[in-house]
Amino acid sequence: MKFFPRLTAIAAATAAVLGSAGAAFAALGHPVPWQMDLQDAATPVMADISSFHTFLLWVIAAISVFVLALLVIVIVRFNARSNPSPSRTTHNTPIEIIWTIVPVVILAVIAVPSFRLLFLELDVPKPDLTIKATGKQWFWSYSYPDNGNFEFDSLMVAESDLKPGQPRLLTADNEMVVPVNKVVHVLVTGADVIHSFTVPSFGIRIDAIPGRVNETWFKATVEGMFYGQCSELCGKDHSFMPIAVRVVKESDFSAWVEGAKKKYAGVESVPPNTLAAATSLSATTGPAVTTALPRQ
Ligand SMILES: [Cu+2]
Repeated sequence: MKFFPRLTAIAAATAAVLGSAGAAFAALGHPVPWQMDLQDAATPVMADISSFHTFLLWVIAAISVFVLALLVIVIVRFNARSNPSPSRTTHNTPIEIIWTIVPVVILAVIAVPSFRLLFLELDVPKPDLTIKATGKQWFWSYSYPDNGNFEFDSLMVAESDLKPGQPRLLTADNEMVVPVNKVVHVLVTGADVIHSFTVPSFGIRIDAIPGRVNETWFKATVEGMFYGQCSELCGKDHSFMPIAVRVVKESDFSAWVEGAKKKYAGVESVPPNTLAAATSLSATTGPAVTTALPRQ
């Protein structure tokens, strides 16, 4: 029988691939090659998302194994050769009650932690600071309304300009900086089209919709760099508008705020998509139109 040697070869190959990936099951703050799991959690919400995900994985695996076992039994014991005269039974009340009740119980067991998690994500606790993130084609602007109300743009750093250790497609020129262990309330909107503000290690993803302000929150419990990306298809440079968040000690945050107030004072945000708006408008209304979309 050739099946088992082949199975062993597949298992060995899988182990080799996983082994070569080293600690690639997950990482904190950024994706890694051959990642096999969610990014590690840096907030209580993401920790809950991860454990709920693991719990669901066990439920799914158990159901799949159970259904597979039933299928194997049917195939082996009730095929035409081993069971030439099949039973004509069509109804069995106890088993029909069981296969109705058991799925309901499983769904209820899933629903309770699911709703608890949903409330945790949506119910914003009393914030320590608020940041407004505006999605634009194709970068993010951040403003700090309760820390001097300065605003700055955060554009992706081109691959040729990356310093050692900076991840490709994720590094931004001006990072969003937040203090550790503080509840950060994020107001999210879009200036032109729908974008999505997403940071996997924080467990947040919320759409940035023009003309509307969405809100989310996170409380990072670890210092370091955390990366996300726009997660709504928003145009040709959709994949080039990273979200880079630096979590620092509170004293470092205060120092950064003082510097940022001066650095970004009077800096007018780049109008979104000036070039693209001009190009697309000129296609319909003639080349004279160069107006960018209005700022939010
Ligand atoms: Cu976008």
